[in-house]
Amino acid sequence: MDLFDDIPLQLPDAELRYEPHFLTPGEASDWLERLVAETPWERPEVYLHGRHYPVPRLVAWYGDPEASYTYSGLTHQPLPWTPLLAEIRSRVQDAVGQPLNGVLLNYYRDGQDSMGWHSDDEPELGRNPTVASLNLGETRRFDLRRKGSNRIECSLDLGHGALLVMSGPTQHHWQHQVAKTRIPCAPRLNLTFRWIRR
Ligand SMILES: O=C(O)CCC(=O)C(=O)O
Ligand SMILES: [Mn+2]
Repeated sequence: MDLFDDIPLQLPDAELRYEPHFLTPGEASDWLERLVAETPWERPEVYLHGRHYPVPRLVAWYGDPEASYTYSGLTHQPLPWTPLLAEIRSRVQDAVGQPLNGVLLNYYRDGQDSMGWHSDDEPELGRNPTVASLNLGETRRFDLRRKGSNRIECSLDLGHGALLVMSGPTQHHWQHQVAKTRIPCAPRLNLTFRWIRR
């Protein structure tokens, strides 16, 4: 085994596991191409300061029938697992050793697509949720900061085939973002697998 295949990241009040080469490049490219083509992408609107704004990326929510999920201020019913997403889920579940009943797909079309600062701390995720993030396509910078602080404490370049698992108290103490960038960027697809409580 490659010593650098599974990198535990030391951040206080967080549990992070990072596997840059979780997938082979060939497998990651195959999944990227198929997922981009087969996903019914949506662009939900958020309501902010009295106006509706479309989120700056494309999204889709898949899961078991009971796994409805509120994000961007709206409750989404899950689409049923496709054979491909069921296969990917089973690979990710084996890696984290826990069941996962939903996945949020985020498609960043270019460097202007982004995700603002937030924690994955919605009530339906419960206490100390495990969120497993699989990355396909362009490498984008993933930043972490403590809740209540503006200082970025840790940045990870999440590349093609990388898996990042956030668990334990991470979501209660830390926020994360994928910022816009002026660097020309190919598309990136991120899949965050979660466990939604009934
Ligand atoms: O695209 C990413 O790496 C982050 C996605 C994310 O934070 C989320 O779906 O909650
Ligand atoms: Mn998140």
